[in-house]
Amino acid sequence: MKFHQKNFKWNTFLDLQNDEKDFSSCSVVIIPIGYDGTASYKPGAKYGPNAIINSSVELENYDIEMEKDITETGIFTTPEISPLASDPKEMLLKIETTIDNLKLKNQITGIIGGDHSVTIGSVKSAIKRFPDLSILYLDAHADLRDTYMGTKWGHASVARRLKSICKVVQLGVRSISSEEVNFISKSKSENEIYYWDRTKNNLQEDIDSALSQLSNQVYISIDLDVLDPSIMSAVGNPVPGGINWEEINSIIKQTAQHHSIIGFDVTELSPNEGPESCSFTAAKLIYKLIGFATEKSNNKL
Ligand SMILES: [Mn+2]
Repeated sequence: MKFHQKNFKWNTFLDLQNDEKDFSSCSVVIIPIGYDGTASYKPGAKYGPNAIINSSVELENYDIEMEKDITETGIFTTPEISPLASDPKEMLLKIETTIDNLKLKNQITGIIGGDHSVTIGSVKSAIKRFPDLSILYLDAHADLRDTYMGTKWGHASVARRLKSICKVVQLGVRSISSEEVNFISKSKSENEIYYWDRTKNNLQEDIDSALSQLSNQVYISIDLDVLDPSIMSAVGNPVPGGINWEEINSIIKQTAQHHSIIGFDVTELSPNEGPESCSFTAAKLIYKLIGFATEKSNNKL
C-alpha cells in the first residue's frame, strides 16, 4: 500500500512520524473510523477517533508495567476511513475493502471507532488473513438482536452478525433483551456469553473459562461501555456495574499470554458525553492493547 498524499498530513496515534518505510516494517497499523451512522440513542461516536488520537499525544511512550517503550514495535496510523451517509451495509463494505487494500501481511490492526458496527467490516477483512480467528467481545450489551431500527448491520446486532462467520465469546455483559436470551438458548450458545455480576459470579473463573474457549488467533473487540461508567461515562449507552481499569488490563494481558492477538478495536467513545479523562482512558487502553499484542512476538512464551 502506498500513501500518495505526499502533502497531506493527518494526526497519528502517539503523534508518531509516519512514512512509507514505517508502513512496510511496522507491527501495528492503527485505522481510525469516525462513523456513527447506526447509533441508536445518542450519536457522537464519530468524534471518538479524533479525541482519542489527540489524547494519545499526551501519553508517555514508556510503559511501567511492560518495562518498554511501545513505539519501538513500529506503529503506523492510516488516514481516517471517512463515513458514508448511505446504507450501513455499504459503509461496512467500504471498511472491509479499505483494509483489504492495505495489503497487510502479519501486521496487527487496531481500529479506533466509531460505533461498534465498524467491527463487522474489520473482522471480515481480518478473517481473510487469519481464517481461524475467534473474537473476544467485551461489551455491556449482548448485541445479539437480529435487526434493530430497521437494519441488520447496526451496533445492536454486531455479535449476532459475527457469530455467523466465527466464534464469538462475550464477556462483561450486563444488559440484554428477552429476544436475545431466546436466541442464545435456541442457538445453544449459553457457554459463549458471560454476564458480569460481582454478586453472583467468581469473575476470575469466568475470565479463565471465556479465554479457554478462544482459538489461538484472537481479535479483541471492545465497546467502551463494557467499562464501569465511573471511569467511562462518555458512551452512548452506559450501564452500571462494569469492568474497572485493572480488570480490563488484566483480561488483555491474560489473553496475550495464551493466544496471539491479531487485531483489535476500541469503539463507542462519544467524547461529548463525558469528561476528557475518558478519551485519555481510551487512548491508554489502545496503548496497552498494542503493548500486550506485540509483547508475545518479542518474548515468546
Ligand atoms: Mn454496548
